[in-house]
Amino acid sequence: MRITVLTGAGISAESGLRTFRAEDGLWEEHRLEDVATPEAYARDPALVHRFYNARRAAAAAAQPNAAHRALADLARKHDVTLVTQNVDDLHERGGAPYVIHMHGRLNRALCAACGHRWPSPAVMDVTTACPDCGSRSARPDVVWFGEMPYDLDDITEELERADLFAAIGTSGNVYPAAGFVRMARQFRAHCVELNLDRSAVSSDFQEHLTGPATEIVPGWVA
Ligand code: BJW
Repeated sequence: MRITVLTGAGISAESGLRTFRAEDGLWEEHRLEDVATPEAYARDPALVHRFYNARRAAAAAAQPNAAHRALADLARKHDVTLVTQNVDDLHERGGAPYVIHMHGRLNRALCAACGHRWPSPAVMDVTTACPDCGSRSARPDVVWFGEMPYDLDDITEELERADLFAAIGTSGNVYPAAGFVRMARQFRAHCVELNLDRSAVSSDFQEHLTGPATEIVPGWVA
């Protein structure tokens, strides 16, 4: 059986990382237009760097939880493609052998001038230079609104082949990820949603498991 799993911020919530759209979420404190668009970075790169420096520090201090570890077990035993929208590395630190980071990674830097990618320093600012071309155009290697998510061809291929599609801890508000369930259904996968609450695309799933990820994911995997 081929399984494709999509995860979102909810899977890292119990590791202490804030989600985006909760009442105490990141978008309550920051306007997404100010920190998560290419226009915001062009307008005020120092503010964008401060936002991601704090997120990078929080992610480095966080530990993988039982849900990350359960998915890693599943991936070691079965034919699983793990796709995450998360920019933290908790799946990898929880033991997952391979992870597609469709919205990029906090621990990578991207040169806005030449496209070179390299491991990010813990703190970046407007003076951080690209080791390849020397330009002071280093940005976090994350996918902002209006930018193309990574590895979409590979993800589509996996959705075509999947017998089972699971979405864990994602609100279904951001496309194209929110549309994966419809694609998987079209390709005849059984689709299950694991979430604390209903998402914007809940009605597209055939099965729902409701509760905190650290409880329902290990139970689902077992
Ligand atoms: C728990 C829990 C617990 C909590 N246990 N659960 C239609 C089609 C295509 C595109 C668009 C479209 N309409 C609009 C667009 C454009 C836009 C978009 O989607 N806008 C919407 C606002 C409508 N999309 C884009 O711009 C994307 N690019 C693009 O579309 O390119 C062109 C294209 C077209 C067609 C096909 C292909 C491409 C890029 C989107 C980039 C998003 N970037 C961000 C920031 C990344 C860097 C960073 O981390 O800062 O990604 S925004 C933010 O949202 C982040 C997340 O990955 C993403 C999703 O959030 P997520 O993970 O769902 O978190 P929350 O907070 O929303 O939800 C948490 C969930 O967890 C909730 O459901 C809780 O209940 C649950 N939960 N605790 C279990 N303990």
